[in-house]
Amino acid sequence: MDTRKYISKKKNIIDKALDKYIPLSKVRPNLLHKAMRYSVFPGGKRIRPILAIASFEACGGKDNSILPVASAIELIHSYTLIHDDLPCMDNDDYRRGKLSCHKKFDEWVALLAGDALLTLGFKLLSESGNVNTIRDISEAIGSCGVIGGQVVDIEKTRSKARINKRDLDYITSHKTGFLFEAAVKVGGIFKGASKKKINSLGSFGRHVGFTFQLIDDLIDEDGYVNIYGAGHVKKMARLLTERAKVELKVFGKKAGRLLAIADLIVERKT
Ligand code: GRG
Repeated sequence: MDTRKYISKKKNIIDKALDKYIPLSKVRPNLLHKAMRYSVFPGGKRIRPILAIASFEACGGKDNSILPVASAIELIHSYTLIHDDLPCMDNDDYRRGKLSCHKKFDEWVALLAGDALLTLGFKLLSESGNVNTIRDISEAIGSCGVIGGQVVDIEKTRSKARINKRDLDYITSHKTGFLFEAAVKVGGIFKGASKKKINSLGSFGRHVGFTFQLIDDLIDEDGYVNIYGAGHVKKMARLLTERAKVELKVFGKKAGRLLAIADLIVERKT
């Protein structure tokens, strides 16, 4: 199957799973469930859960048992976006082409909707019956992971000093790279892959996550583009993708789908 078709098929499967896991708006407290659903649907690219599924399949997984774990990753991602948009953080009025959660509802509702999505994510991870997935994702999104990256980003932005390469590398690897790394790794952890394979998946995910951010910066004309210029950032993204692909040599042909997704990430224009 063509990889774009694969991505669209998996996106539908993930959306159905998310719909099943998030309480309906008619369930009390209605306002909170409405806000949670508002933020998760129709949603964005769902690239992290898709990577988790493709990684699970590269390790021999064939069924839908990875879906709670993949969905948890998307729920956690959604929580970070809601909180990132809050007035005390980035103060963004729009997300994914519509009002951000706190603008549509209220600040306190958005804060709690983010908390509830994060909590639901961990409930799903706990049901996976694999404590290593919980540990890995906790590490990825904690104070030395995504939250750490967010703190340094806000500190630097508010200091008004010109951001240097070292800080930008820290912010990118933490805010974006860690959750990608964890998403790809958990597919292997959940399938019971060897340590060697899990490490390879992690490095692949880290490089792909960094590339994803470089491409985001190219699209937004921001971040790395301000330091290196667009031409150099394009070269960096291509180089990093090649490095990511080398990490998967140990999988042979089974890595095909992950490699194709990496190619689509580096080529993306939106
Ligand atoms: C509040 C703890 C906390 C963290 C916030 C994720 C994040 C950290 C902030 C969002 C802003 C941002 C540009 C982060 C870098 C990661 C990133 C590119 C997020 C957007 O991911 P996409 O493009 O979003 O996958 P969609 O909408 O497709 O799901």
